[in-house]
Amino acid sequence: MTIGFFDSGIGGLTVLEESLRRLPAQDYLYMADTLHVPYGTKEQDEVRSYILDAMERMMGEGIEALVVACNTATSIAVSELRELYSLPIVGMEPAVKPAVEMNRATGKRVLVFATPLTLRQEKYYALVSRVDEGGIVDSLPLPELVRYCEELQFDRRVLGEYFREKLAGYDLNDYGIIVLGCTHYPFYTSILRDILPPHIQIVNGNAGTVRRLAALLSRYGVAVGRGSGNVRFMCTGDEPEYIDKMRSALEFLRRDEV
Ligand code: DGN
Repeated sequence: MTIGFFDSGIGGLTVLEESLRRLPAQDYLYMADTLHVPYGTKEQDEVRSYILDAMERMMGEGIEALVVACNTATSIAVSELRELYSLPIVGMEPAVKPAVEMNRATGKRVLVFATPLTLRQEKYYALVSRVDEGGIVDSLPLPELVRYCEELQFDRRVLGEYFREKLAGYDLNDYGIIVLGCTHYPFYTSILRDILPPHIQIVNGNAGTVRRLAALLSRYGVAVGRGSGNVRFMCTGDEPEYIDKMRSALEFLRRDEV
């Protein structure tokens, strides 16, 4: 069977990489909405219509399950996609719940990084109010980071300065965990590791998403384990050089260089 992964750009590859490790005997189709990346700094209605268009194209490729490997797209459209299509659909959720549970014993705070659009959504407010009984969760929008990632800007000095500037108003001794609530951000895990105090853990929702995918596949009785880990790439702009970029970015992740 073929599992579709969708993101505005290369961010969803961080989730695909996790899926290739946990569910290697599948085939995959990865689609990036290169015509409209980034989503996180645009308006909700505009992004919603981009997602629906891209999804129609993906469905025409005969995928049998879908991972919306983008927090922004999930918070805007996952419920609507589930109404429109009957295949198993898994979305992203910032790993706020596990972070709050992990931090309970330490009394430290949790800081969530995500796109401005994700942080403005009702879905995010609902998640935080459901799991954050102690009022320990803070959120920081990083509107520039998807653009950096899409430009393959991984210069440690440039990014180090960027993160230091964004974190300047925070006393990091108060925090125990940083949640990466955008699928592009795990590309910056090692850069963040270098600049954050060692006691701060960095978590993302990718493993949880792939666990839900595996559970959903067996619940739907979808044939599991007949593929060969083959990944086909597509993008809405049909740019061959972007396909090459996605392939190299996935290899970079698979070599564990983040
Ligand atoms: N990878 C997307 C996310 O998880 O939110 C980024 C969306 C965007 O294009 N800004």
